[in-house]
Amino acid sequence: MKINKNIIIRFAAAAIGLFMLAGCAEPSETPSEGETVLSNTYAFIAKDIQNPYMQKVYEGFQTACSEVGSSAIYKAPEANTPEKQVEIINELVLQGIEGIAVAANDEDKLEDALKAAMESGVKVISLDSAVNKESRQTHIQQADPELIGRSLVRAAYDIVGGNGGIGVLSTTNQATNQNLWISYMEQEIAENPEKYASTPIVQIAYGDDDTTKSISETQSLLENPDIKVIIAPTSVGIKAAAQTLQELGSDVKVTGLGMPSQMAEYIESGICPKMYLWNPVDIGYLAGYTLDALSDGTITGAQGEVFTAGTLGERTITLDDEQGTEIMLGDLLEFDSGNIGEWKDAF
Ligand code: RAM
Repeated sequence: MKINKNIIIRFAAAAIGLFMLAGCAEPSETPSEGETVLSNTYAFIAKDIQNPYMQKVYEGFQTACSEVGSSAIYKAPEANTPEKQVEIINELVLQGIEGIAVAANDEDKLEDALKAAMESGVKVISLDSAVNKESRQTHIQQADPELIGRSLVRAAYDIVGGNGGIGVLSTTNQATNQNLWISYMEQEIAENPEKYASTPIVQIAYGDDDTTKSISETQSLLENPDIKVIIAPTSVGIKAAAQTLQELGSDVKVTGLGMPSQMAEYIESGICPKMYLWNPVDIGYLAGYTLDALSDGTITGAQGEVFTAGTLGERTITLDDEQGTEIMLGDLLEFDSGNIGEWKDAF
């Protein structure tokens, strides 16, 4: 249970904000009369409202919030654009939110809104897809990005036996996490030119985490005869690609990051010989505890600080590649036909 230290300051800030916005704000930015004031509440802002992966993250977030005696709220735009996330952030700040964890649709475009939130006392972290280091107190990193990128290319290499081009089906071209993973995929290939001589990345497509667009982008990738395997570093994309390959009876395979519950049938049928993920529920759980530790002053988000994240135990804040700070969740899990049965009911 935590003490809500900043509430008076933030009520004043919210009141000033409301006053300043009067007459010029979009209706959605101003709380309507009688709207709940979100004290002692932590918000998770997802990339978009449809994504089942984000709902799994929120499950863990809710559990953590309830364990620390706070409320949780789930917010997400219809489509994965930064502009709509800015509107949501501004609205939450006006409503007196205690802390925000955001899976960002752009690394830089939330900066003004998140800085204003932090200046008014709101605790701010990113998770899944990071905002730049100025826009957050720390970031929740699912697993080592370098390991993710390199593992995906190594899996693709194994699947085609070192002979066949790679098509990448990503989310949006602005997603910080997917872009970082793709840069490590490219690095793995560049550093091992002989090994990957016959397994280059031929094309990168963007399905925007939208199933319909991901299916049509998969169809476009398949028009290129050099592509023998697709890497989809997104739970929405990998499922859409697997479904498309199955429907077309294609010999092309898929690997990437997927939820066992959604991918078990494609792993069992061999369309997706192996894939990876971490525990999405734990990501949300760690985020909830991180916001609470920021709120009660146990941590500020600085390198070297230590706190206890409920059943996940002690966590230490470390530096990321860009000298911002992050908290690493942990292991990259590998799924194949040998273990998918144990995981398909977990998440
Ligand atoms: C998608 C999202 C998210 C990614 C997961 C694996 O749902 O794009 O960013 O982490 O897949």
